[in-house]
Amino acid sequence: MRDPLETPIRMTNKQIAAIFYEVADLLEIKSVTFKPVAYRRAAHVIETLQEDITSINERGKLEDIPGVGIHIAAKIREIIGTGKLAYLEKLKKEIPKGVLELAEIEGIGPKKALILSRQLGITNKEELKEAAKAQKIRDLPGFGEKSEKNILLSIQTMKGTGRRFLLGDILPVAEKIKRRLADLPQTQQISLAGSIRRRKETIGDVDILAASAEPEKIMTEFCTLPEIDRILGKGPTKSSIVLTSGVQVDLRVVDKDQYWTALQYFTGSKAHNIAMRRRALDRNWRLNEYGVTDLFTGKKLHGQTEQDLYRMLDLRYIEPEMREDRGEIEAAINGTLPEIVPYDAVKGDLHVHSSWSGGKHTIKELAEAAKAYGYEYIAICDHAWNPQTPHGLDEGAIAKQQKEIEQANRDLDGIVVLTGIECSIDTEGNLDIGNKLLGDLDVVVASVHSGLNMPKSGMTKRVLAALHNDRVDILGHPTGRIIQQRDPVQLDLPAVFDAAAELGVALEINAFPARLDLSDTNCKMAREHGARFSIGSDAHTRDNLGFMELGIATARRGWLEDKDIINTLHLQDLLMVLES
Ligand code: DGT
Ligand code: CA
Ligand code: CA
Ligand code: ZN
Repeated sequence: MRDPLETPIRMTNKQIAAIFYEVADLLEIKSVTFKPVAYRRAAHVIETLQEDITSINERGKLEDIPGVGIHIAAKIREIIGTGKLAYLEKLKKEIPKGVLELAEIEGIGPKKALILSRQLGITNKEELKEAAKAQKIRDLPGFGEKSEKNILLSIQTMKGTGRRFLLGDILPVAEKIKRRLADLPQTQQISLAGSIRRRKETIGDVDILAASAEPEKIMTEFCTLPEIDRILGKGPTKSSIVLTSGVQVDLRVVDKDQYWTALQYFTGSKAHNIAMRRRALDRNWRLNEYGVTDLFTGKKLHGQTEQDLYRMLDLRYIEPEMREDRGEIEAAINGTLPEIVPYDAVKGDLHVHSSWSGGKHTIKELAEAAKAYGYEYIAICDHAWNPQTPHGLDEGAIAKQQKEIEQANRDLDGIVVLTGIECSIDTEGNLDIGNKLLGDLDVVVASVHSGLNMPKSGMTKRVLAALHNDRVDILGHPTGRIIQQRDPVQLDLPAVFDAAAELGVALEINAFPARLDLSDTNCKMAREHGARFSIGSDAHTRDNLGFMELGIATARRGWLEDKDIINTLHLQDLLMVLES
């Protein structure tokens, strides 16, 4: 218990807004009309205020805030004075425990959750499952046999315990399943949704959304896919399966006229959706997967695409990769949303290993594959030799490889092979190849490969020293992390990003599925420091060149534009950047 004489904790605008949002949610559960909208609007205004609300209160100007009337002003004063709101505490007591948890289950929502709790005393998922199995739910008001089945399906198909999969491992399978379902004549529209559509680096489960007037055929096809291990649940409009790889795939089928809002909803992220929903509520609209409803007239607003929805909310269209509530909505309002790099903007791969240092394919084979991707150039960056990298190239081998690349360029049309190397940065920050030879190569990638446990100051010094070497063009996989296997090295990232920006060294986005290094959030931060980037597949085989897509996805999630990325440049412009 806090001493009542103690001065109360100074509440932030965000904390006060959070209290009002909670009040709104609880009122909604109680089916109170209009009040939730008022509380949400006030919460939203408070959250976005420039000035500290306690100082506004000290000036006696709370009522001047739009959306804040006498009643809400009194509540704000109470919160500022006591750190809490009695009204909220009272609401919490009225709503039984577990209702919020039930409301989260797909297809239930706050109203049904309250009925389940009041009438059957259900407070958790397990009790709900038992009740559904015992057919106790179908007779409740507002329920029925169909919704009882749906509830059971929702519980059975809830995502398992937290195992996540690499985007690069799952995306090709997911695309394949999508294409197969898209080929059915019953499928009117189809898209990946959820985290896989946002191209998050790891995926909890795969979400697919389709529009159809005849969902049965699509469900049957889905539940008989060759990749299936087991079916978790099969319903008329939603089914969940587990593939032999262990990943769960959810398919939902909706009516054509709900597809636009359903796609937006099921793409997420949840945090982005909550912000979108609030923005709709500011206009007195309810936004959910079923559509947009005007709360005063009860009428549905019409639209066809996600673009329509963003336009309705006076926002520029936000690409799925940016929907993480990391400031994209604010940027879409104030016109600072970046024009993120399109998937077809990359003109070449700047990090490819050949059979010269442990890769599978010859330079010529790689170049031909790169040409098939539509690239203008490809840089062969095999490992340099050092005692830890015995398969790497020494100076003699590099000279021989240069000859082979010259020959390849004479033999090949429509693609240029650049000479390059991936050097290791030793613990002192030195490279394993002399500067004279590095000067002959088009692309020099420098990477930390060993001594990964150095303390932050030493590691930062080491990397900064490499950046200061004017032969270095690209800092390879800058943090060394391996997703789910190895933490990033200890590095003063702002210092590294500033130095890279100043010295004109590009930061690599290594597109290898388990690396994706720099990560999305680090890209965003580095861009704010003015750094430039290079996306490289780190391919060790011809097929690995396809990883580029994952690197571009990471760049897009990091808000990068074409101009931030050196390998969106045509060859001549790229060579100028590399030479400077
Ligand atoms: P994951 O599967 O963990 O990698 O992440 P997501 O984002 O795919 O999440 P998932 O599969 O649970 O749900 C798919 C989308 O459905 C999610 O991105 C947003 C939407 N969604 C799910 N639950 C809620 C919710 O409670 N509220 C809102 N607003 N949206 C939700
Ligand atoms: Ca998912
Ligand atoms: Ca899911
Ligand atoms: Zn490397």
